[in-house]
Amino acid sequence: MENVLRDWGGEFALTAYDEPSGAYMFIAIHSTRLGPGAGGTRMKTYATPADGLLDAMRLAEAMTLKMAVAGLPMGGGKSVIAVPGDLDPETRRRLLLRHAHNVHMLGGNYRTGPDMNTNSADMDTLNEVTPFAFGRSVDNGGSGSSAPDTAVGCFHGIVASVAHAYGDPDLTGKRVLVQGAGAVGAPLAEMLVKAGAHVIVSDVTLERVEALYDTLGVEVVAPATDIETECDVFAPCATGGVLTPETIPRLRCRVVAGAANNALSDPSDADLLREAGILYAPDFVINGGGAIHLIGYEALGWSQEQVERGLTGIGETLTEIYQAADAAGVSTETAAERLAYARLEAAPPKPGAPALRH
Ligand code: PPY
Repeated sequence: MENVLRDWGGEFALTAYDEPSGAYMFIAIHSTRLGPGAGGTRMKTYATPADGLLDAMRLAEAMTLKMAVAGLPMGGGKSVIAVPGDLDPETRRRLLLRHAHNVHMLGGNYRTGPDMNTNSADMDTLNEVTPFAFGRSVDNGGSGSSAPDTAVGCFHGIVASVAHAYGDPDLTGKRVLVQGAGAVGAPLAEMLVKAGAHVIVSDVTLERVEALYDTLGVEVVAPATDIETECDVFAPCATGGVLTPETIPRLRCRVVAGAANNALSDPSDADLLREAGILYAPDFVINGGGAIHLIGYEALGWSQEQVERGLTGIGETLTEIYQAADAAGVSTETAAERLAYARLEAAPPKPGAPALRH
């Protein structure tokens, strides 16, 4: 716990224990330099409560960088509800209401939204207690799921990455492996098929890949071997931490460009990818589409056209990052972090807030 807190340069993390369910609840606010800390609420089972807290803190830091490179007037935060296992609907609802109460106590300095295992209906539940939840259902005055726009942003990022790696943005015949056929992976696979790519899909849940096999005719590989499947683009769209010193040598792709948060087990993994000749699209850049959707529609009052412009911008930002990385001889992760911190440092510091650490 001490190590976790010492290694993190964020503002603070709140912790709570929910006695009836045995769940641990965390809200991490990494930075409010550019605006209220914003980021989704993740519900997940962890090996230990400390792992849940660490996840919230790391994900909050990624949100700070994501907002900065996307040019959104928000800081970085994230919540984790570390649940002991499957919850009955009543317990789940009660936990969400308690989380909403915690969020509300921060008075708008933290704003949440959907994340892994939470959805628009859950944001409607939070909204019974607090207005500080993005991504409510459309019927309830929200902008609905941000997952389809996350996929659109990721698609633009893949096109920009292929253009940089191959000198041509055309996806026709390119083999793209989408790891995870969930709310982001499934619409991404569809866009890739429409663009002429040869799409390969893996998912731990068989029904999900079967559905895509039936509707799109994608190739299916087992999750156990997806990472070593020969392809042009590997697109991790499931859990984080799939790129490690152990898995990177097994990759047989030219580009890694997917929507999963915290795809690298450590930022230094980006150097391993660079040394292996693999172009890496930094996750906090290529997966910014969800934030652009939620903040654009709900905080900035953007039109659909403005949101679409923001999503296209993800490809342009990646191209700039690739050029900057090549020019400076650094990893794309380092180049992207430099861009983010330049934007953060250009904003005036908040009185009393800790200095940015990177
Ligand atoms: C993410 O992009 O990972 C998010 O958590 C999206 C988000 C952005 C802003 C508020 C809530 C959720």
